[in-house]
Amino acid sequence: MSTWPSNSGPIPPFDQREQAHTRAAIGKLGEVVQKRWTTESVDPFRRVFYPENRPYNSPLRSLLSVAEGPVNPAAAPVKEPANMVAHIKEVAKFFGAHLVGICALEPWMVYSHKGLRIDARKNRFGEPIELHHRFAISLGHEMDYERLRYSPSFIDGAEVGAGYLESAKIATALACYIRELGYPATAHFHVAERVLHVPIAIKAGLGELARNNCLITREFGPRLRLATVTTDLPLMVDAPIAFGVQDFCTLCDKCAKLCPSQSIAKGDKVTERGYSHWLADNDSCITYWNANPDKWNDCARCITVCPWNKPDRWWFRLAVRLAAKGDLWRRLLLWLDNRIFDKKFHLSAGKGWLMYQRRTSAKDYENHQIHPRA
Ligand code: B12
Ligand code: SF4
Ligand code: SF4
Repeated sequence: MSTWPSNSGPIPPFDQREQAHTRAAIGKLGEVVQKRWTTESVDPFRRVFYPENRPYNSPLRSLLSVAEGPVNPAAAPVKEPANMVAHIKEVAKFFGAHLVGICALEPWMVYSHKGLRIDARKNRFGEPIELHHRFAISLGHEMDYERLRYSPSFIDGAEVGAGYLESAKIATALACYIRELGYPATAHFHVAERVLHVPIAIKAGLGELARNNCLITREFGPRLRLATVTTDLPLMVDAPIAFGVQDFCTLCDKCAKLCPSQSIAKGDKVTERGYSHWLADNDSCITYWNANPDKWNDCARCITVCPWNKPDRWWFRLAVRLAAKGDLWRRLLLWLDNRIFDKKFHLSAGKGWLMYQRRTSAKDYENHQIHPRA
């Protein structure tokens, strides 16, 4: 079983202007996608969680001001980095993180150039990124199993937004804490990130890269949001882990089959950008998010249908242990998953949540059938 992708060569840094959120926003994916992606959503939850389109009542916006900040000049001495690691992990969990790991921050984990929408507003779009912290602390926050099952709809969209806010809160709180200890620290989270969270999480020992291009963890499968704190606080790094994910994905292609836009590769891994992985069509994924007339703005089906996405029960923990034991076990588990957690179960219409149903559409807002005015 592989841990860190074995044939990793030199990996070139990625230009943030080329990531799909930005490509959609600046019109590289066509006018229809651009208009939908940059227009205010009909859904108040979207407007609360995503400050990009309507920057008024979004708590995430207020966290931007503490992503970076002054460092306390009276630094606490770090006598034993191992003790500091234990302390920081406890503090991160106290702030709400479900998983925490540490790795060395390598140059390719940092974007080469600024490419967020906020950068465009502040006239710094395209500026080179200077980030030379020694360590990256990866923070994972579990998303709700039930609400994600509605994907794609306004319901899982709200859950994803809530995950972004929660992980931003955890990362900013931890970065503030480290700066109060007297060491530089920056929080990276949705709308304020300069790093690639997934490879950082993998190198920091949270889990493995999967076919769906997400990190898969032992505890929550792919069902978690990530944030990162980069810092110069003296720490020690965790080692990458392997528990059968890459081997499982070689046998399974559920996410690829059930992806509504067919954006995930069904075949073998290829080596691209210096590491071995399954290629995905990121442009077609985000185009699909913006093409639906019901006007929700995302999708998470490649998380919900994944056999590693299960509620935390004893049988799931047992299955995770067995998946590490060899292909025979993996084939049996996949067979069981197909039998028990089949397509219908994962994509069921469900009972709804708040006033939302899976089929809630823009028309329901227009007719005031959802969030009616008092
Ligand atoms: C742009 C973006 C998208 C784009 C592009 C997707 C992508 N795979 O990059 C679109 C809009 C399609 C998208 C979709 C989704 N995204 Co997205 N996305 C991002 C974002 C903001 C930037 C990623 C980026 O720059 N990609 C461009 C290049 C680098 O992508 P790539 O070459 O395909 O590389 C991918 C992997 O191979 C890996 N990677 C890159 N370099 C290296 C090097 C090594 C050695 C290794 C091992 C891995 C690795 O990281 C990339 C992301 O997975 C990140 C946040 C962040 N800053 O990291 C979230 C993020 C990756 N997305 C996330 C999620 C969950 C999703 C969705 C499920 C949507 C949702 N509702 O939540 C789907 C999944 C689609 C998919 N199959 O990937 C999570 C992943 C959590 C997890 N468990 O892993 C992140 C980390 C957001 C977060 N804060 O939690 N997303
Ligand atoms: S988010 Fe949806 S459309 Fe995008 S890759 Fe995953 S399943 Fe496909
Ligand atoms: S659905 Fe199957 S192939 Fe896709 S990420 Fe999950 S285990 Fe891997």
